[in-house]
Amino acid sequence: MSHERTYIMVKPDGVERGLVGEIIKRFENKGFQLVGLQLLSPTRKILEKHYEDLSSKPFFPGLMKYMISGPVVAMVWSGKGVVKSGRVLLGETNPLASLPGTIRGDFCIDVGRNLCHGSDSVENAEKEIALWFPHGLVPHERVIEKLIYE
Ligand code: RTP
Repeated sequence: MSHERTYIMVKPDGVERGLVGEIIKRFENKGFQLVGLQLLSPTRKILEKHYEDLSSKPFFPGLMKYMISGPVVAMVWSGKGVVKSGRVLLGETNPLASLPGTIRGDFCIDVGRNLCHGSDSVENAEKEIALWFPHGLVPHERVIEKLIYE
């Protein structure tokens, strides 16, 4: 079965605070499939491309400084509706507006330290996956699909 994919990234604060496992657990518990994973120190170049739509925002320099401050965990998750549902699991961009039960609602306070990123559309997800995983993903057919989908 071929599903939608999304790009989820644990930002430097999430890695430093030891929340990688917690974030992965929430996506796994939901039933989504992890199909790409890497720990890397992002370059300014990749971050500028990733956040190119935000380059004129006043918070952009601070966002760059934050994102380059340590390693990130780049992930690709697959599943029905995973782009929209992934953002529901993350919570609102502003953590104080996020409900308890979401990652940002449970674990953070400031918008500039909001732990994680999730693609906002299927189209952007594919662009982000190509950017962060330029060598592609390991092929992996999951055998338990019938336990997740009707
Ligand atoms: P993300 O890409 O990280 O999932 O966030 P998003 O789509 O929900 O929000 P976006 O507007 O694309 O912002 C990207 C990231 O920039 C930081 N930000 N800081 N200080 C501020 O007002 C501000 N606004 C946004 C956040 O880290 C946000 O996730």
